[in-house]
Amino acid sequence: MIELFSANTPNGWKISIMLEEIGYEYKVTKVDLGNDEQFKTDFLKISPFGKIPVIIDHENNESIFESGAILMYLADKSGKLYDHKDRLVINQWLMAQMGTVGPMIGQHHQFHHYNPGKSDFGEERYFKIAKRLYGELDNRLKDSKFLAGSKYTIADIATWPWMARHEWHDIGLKNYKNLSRWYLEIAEREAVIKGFNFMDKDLIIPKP
Ligand SMILES: N[C@@H](CCC(=O)N[C@@H](CS)C(=O)NCC(=O)O)C(=O)O
Repeated sequence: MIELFSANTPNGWKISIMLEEIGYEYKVTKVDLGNDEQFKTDFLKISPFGKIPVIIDHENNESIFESGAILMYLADKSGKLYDHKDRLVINQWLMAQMGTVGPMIGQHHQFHHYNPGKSDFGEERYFKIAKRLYGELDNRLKDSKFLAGSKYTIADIATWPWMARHEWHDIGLKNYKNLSRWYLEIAEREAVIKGFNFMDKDLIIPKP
């Protein structure tokens, strides 16, 4: 059994969606970020940077932090969504999410959504970067059905939850035809619907 330490955020959704996709039984342990539970001594033992998500695989007692590493672990364990022959391209789009899409859009959330009016520089900088990312993802998805090619993979599972916050971005997802097509196709998957509202049953995936 997998124990998922998580919260209701894009990085959290990545792993609940993956667990639903591979059909694993899992138990969710909520980490209350607003109350700094991520900095408790016991949690820091399995998450050295005090971040969710983390999993413990109770079959072998392995604990894993960092969502990209967790996705790779679960994909390897289940033999799903990370085809060996496509790994070079999957890794690139997965790492692009981990190193660019998530951190940059995360900053856009901080300045534009959570703290508007606190820093013009921060708001403008990350709005511009997030908008550019929409265009770059749209461009990729013009020629490619999914991020890493013709198949849905862990690269899509890592990236989609960030776009599921598009209402916070004020960029206008519907104006990005290819990105919207990709977003909607993934939004219809049963595993994505279940994984998205793993902590809040009333949460509905926002339309573009
Ligand atoms: N690179 C990490 C980022 C994880 C991350 O930033 N998690 C956020 C929630 S989305 C968090 O735990 N924040 C708590 C904090 O920074 O105090 C991953 O992908 O797992």
